[in-house]
Amino acid sequence: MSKMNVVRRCYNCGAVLQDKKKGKEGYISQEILSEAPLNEILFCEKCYNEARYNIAPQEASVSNDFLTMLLDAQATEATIVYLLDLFSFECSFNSKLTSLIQRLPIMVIANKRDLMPEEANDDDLKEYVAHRCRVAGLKVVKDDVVLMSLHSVSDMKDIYKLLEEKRRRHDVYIIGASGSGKSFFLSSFLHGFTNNSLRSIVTGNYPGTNLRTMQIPLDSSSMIYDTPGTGIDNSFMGKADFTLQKQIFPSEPIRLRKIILHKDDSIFIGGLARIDLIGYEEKKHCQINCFFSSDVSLKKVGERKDMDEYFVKCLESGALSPSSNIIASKLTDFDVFDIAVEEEGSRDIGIAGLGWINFQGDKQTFRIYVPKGIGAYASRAKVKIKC
Ligand SMILES: Nc1nc2c(ncn2[C@@H]2O[C@H](COP(=O)(O)OP(=O)(O)OP(=O)(O)O)[C@@H](O)[C@H]2O)c(=O)[nH]1
Ligand SMILES: [Mg+2]
Repeated sequence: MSKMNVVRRCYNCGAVLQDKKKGKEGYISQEILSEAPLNEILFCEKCYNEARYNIAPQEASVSNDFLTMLLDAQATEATIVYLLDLFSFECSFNSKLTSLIQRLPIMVIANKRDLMPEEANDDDLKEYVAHRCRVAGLKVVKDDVVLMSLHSVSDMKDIYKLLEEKRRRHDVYIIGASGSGKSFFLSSFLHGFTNNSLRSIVTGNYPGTNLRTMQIPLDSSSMIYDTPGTGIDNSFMGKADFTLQKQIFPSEPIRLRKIILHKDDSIFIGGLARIDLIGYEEKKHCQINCFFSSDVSLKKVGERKDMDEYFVKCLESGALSPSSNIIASKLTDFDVFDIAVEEEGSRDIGIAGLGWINFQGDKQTFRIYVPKGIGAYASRAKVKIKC
């Protein structure tokens, strides 16, 4: 009887894999091609090299003009008010930006506290934020972090006092990702503020750049700058249109949803992302605490051989809500990351601008599907849930 061989193809571009002609379509080294088990996903060398950048979480982008402005802040020993969005947290960090403000006095405002689930605890949130800032190279301790809900802020007296102490009559730059709440912060801050200097408020380009800033005199020699938001192109909020933004951005505190997973089960997060538990001890189960806007449907799918086809079928039929044809309509529109959990204790896996899951670390391996260019990350828990 004739034998049929499986033809192995690149998972990303679909080219037939070959190990003979380096530099030509579908090339992969002979070692990998011959040794990889049949069920292992393979990439041709070209796609692998391109995709490697996606293995690390995508970093938010920052323009050269913005970095030029921060060089000024550095030279004048200005104070930085760093607005971080607790919901869309990871898009606030960019390594070039943080290296420029490393030595400056920093006040960290962790905003949108009102959207955190009722299980959230202020001390844990502050510690989480401070820890992530330290990972980014900033000297921030828990007590430097101020939690805020700018929608409901009424009294800024304490912030004002703290900032006056920190800035020692130097300039202040309010920075942060687009939509993190900088302008809200500034208007609350200025509420009740009297301009005693003889200078007036100026809106215009920051000197030597194309950055639109608002410059408000704090005294006769110093200013506070409201700066344009840094890029959120690594986040759902940066890619979604207005309708989708309204669905994925919570309008009230996020409600915890619990899902139990066994090995090879999946969660479809709307039609926007997917999390598979691909490695876990047989017969054990794992409680997944999900934190997404209530308009984002979570569909648990038990183990099935045709999981990919099923996901695509659900995407195409519009059964998953919300979804977006512009962001992702077929499997190759997604980046795929495997996260092998080595730590114990309460852990998170998050998707920038969409939400996060929490679980007890127990040597699981998760496979995460996110639309290309969107950051995914693994970290300690933002909100610790006891299972
Ligand atoms: N739920 C909630 N929403 C907030 C809070 N602060 C700001 N927002 C919302 O976040 C959005 C952006 O706020 P802005 O103050 O304009 O943000 P920004 O950082 O100045 O944005 P850019 O100027 O675009 O960089 C607005 O729709 C606000 O309503 C908050 O504490 N809680
Ligand atoms: Mg603004």
